Amino acid sequence: FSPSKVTVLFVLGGPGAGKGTQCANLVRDYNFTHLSAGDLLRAEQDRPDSEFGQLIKDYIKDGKIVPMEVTVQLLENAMTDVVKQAGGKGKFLIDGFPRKMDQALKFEETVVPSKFVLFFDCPEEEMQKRLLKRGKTSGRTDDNEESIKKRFKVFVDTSMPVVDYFRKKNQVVQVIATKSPDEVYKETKEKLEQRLG
Ligand code: UP5
Ligand code: MG
Repeated sequence: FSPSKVTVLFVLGGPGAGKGTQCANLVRDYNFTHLSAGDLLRAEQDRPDSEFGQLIKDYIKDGKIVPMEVTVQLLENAMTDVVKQAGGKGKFLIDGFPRKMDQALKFEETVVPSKFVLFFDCPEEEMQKRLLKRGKTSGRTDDNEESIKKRFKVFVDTSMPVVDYFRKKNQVVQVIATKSPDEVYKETKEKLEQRLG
């Protein structure tokens, strides 16, 4: 894709930081297309003739990062569909990706460079509370204490380096994600509008 026609913002933050919740607000107000890498992987996992179903299932339960070829391909396919429909243009929130350096480099090299990263910063204690609460009804195989612990470790060890990489390039818009969803959204809008100009 050409960056003059296709805009990508990466949306990062720990498990339960509120990425999905805030993306839904941004879609409503700014006409973005929201693509959650986790949602795409879960859909692929449930597709009957997927060759990656079992692999994805195992990785997600353990909070491990699915080999990037699978995820990058799913994202690229989804983006292609949207861009085709929209006459060559697109404005995407890519949620929960890239969460490992190799994915970041691969995507920016082979798909399109991102404009910047929207980073939701939230303490583990708060994220754990949210995920355990959601786990009562979500049916997500990784919303339990054991998987959450693994997800947090992978986030710190593997995904924070991605945020730091973009921070060094001055491409991170950071929002404190501890407060209520409405308050977090207010800060998100302010910072986003500043950055988008
Ligand atoms: N909630 C939200 N905001 C709140 C607020 N301000 N105050 C109080 N409650 C708030 O929110 C989580 C919960 O908190 C909800 O119940 C919400 O109502 C409440 P949500 O908006 O869903 O947060 P989000 O950050 O999107 O949390 P999510 O659990 O989706 O984050 P993860 O990053 O862990 O999950 P994701 O789906 O992105 O990835 C899952 C797994 O897929 C990964 O662990 C990995 O195994 C795999 N994966 C890959 O392998 N590669 C990838 O590239 C991406 C994923
Ligand atoms: Mg999410």
